[in-house]
Amino acid sequence: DTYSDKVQRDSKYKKLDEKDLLFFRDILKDGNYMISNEQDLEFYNEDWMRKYKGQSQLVLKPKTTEQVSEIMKYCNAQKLAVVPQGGNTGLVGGSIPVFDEIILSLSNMNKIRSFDSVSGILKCDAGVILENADNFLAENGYIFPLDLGAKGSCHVGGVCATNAGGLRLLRYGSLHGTVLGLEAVLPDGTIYSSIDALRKDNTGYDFKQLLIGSEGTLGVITGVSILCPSRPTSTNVAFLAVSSYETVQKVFVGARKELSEILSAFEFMDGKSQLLTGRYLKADHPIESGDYPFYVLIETSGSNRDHDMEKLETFLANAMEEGLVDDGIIAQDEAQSQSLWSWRESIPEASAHDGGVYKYDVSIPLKDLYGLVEAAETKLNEANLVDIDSNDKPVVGAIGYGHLGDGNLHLNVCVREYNKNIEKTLEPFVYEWIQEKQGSISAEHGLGFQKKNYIGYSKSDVEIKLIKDIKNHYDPNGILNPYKYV
Ligand code: FAD
Ligand code: S2G
Ligand code: ZN
Repeated sequence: DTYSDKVQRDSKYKKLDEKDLLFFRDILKDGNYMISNEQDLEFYNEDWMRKYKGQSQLVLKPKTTEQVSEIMKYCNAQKLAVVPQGGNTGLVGGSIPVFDEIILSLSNMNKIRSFDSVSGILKCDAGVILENADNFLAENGYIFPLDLGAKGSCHVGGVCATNAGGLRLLRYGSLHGTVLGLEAVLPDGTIYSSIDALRKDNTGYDFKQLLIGSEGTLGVITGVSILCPSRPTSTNVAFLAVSSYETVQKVFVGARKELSEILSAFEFMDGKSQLLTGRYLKADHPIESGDYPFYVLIETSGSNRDHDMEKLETFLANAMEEGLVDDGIIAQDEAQSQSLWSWRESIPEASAHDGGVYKYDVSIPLKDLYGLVEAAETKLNEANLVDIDSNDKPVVGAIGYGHLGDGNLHLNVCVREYNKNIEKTLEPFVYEWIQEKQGSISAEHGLGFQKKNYIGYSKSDVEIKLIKDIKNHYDPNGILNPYKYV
């Protein structure tokens, strides 16, 4: 049981009763928008990693912003706790209830509202699945300025709520820059909207910025307006084998210098992550010449295939000449590009494949970044927990990969089962290590439930107080996503 040693249910929150169900049925007009039978609740009560499990008795699936407003007004008055839920792909336990909070799923609010093919401004419901939004944009020659491995399930509203980073932040920047406006329902039912905002609007505090990354604790995002770039017409992918982390950094410096404006992704992976991914994909590794300690995936995106390919080939030749790269391949077609990406994007599934995974999504100054993986591995070995090949050790191994271009490491400790001994070996050790390096304990996945008590390792008391003041101002009854965040 994940929670009992960490938090108790707060008695200030009302328990659901028949009167509440009648009220919600009346608002939603049709029972299809409510789920209360045990079996169907299962999906909504468990997180993607199967690490956290709530006991919500009710999922509400409104179709309009007005219905969300009615629901929030009622829950606020009745002190019923609510967890907003998007695609439920979050990785810090933020998207599922801790106890019996009502789940408010945005999955029925999934319409594209408008698209301006001159400015590239897309307005859509929060519950539009990221991949569907990007497919819609592709038909119009545009691209969603964010991509991540969960694109087939996560929502546009969900990525805003967590301020997701993903695979192309290096190129397209953060959602704090690309989101033009939001529509959201505040805890008291107030409907806030800046959905019609334009690219430049310097008229007062920018409230939407507070909602971006608020992880469902300040408001329920119901609509998003985002500025989308033209879709690159030529994309190239290279997969390189590198002999040390120091050299990975040199390859990164070279890529930025020589590929410059067409560089759209720079991902690194250690050899162990590729070993696990190979087992998971049941496939031979694209670099056939041997097992290397590190790999790098580089993507370029531009508008002139020959020009881009020539730049990439020159860069690769130079890097091999200088001994920075031991081996490497450049995808010759879209299928091979996808296949190379799958050796990076499948790592999360491969990590959890042997049972479960302790994830640490962190920002660390580049020179120290991989040191955390080595430190974790040492810590686990000292506790005699690790053996990547035998079956008698609970920890399969500590792997490291991530968005090097953003200074964002994903340390995944892959385990055969979740247990307190492993957790106590890793926490707060990992967070203390990061604090020492002036890093962030959460680069892109957010705080959720997993990191609620660790924010002090990355934020000052002043900052934490300001965050709490904002939360208490907009949600004085604390009904939105309680027990999490700060
Ligand atoms: P959920 O998981 O449903 O919710 C996440 C949080 O946001 C919760 O706190 C929830 O309460 C809140 N929330 C959701 N929707 C709303 C809303 N409409 N209004 C208010 N609050 C809301 N994340 C990255 O940043 N970068 C990556 O590269 C990345 N890769 C991933 C790869 C895989 C395979 C998986 C499974 C996850 C990955 N993630 C990554 C994590 C996850 O996909 C992101 O956090 C994503 O933004 C979650 O979106 P969601 O719609 O699934 O939200
Ligand atoms: C990624 C996804 C989840 C993980 O792959 O970039 O953000 O495994 C991660 O940490
Ligand atoms: Zn990531």
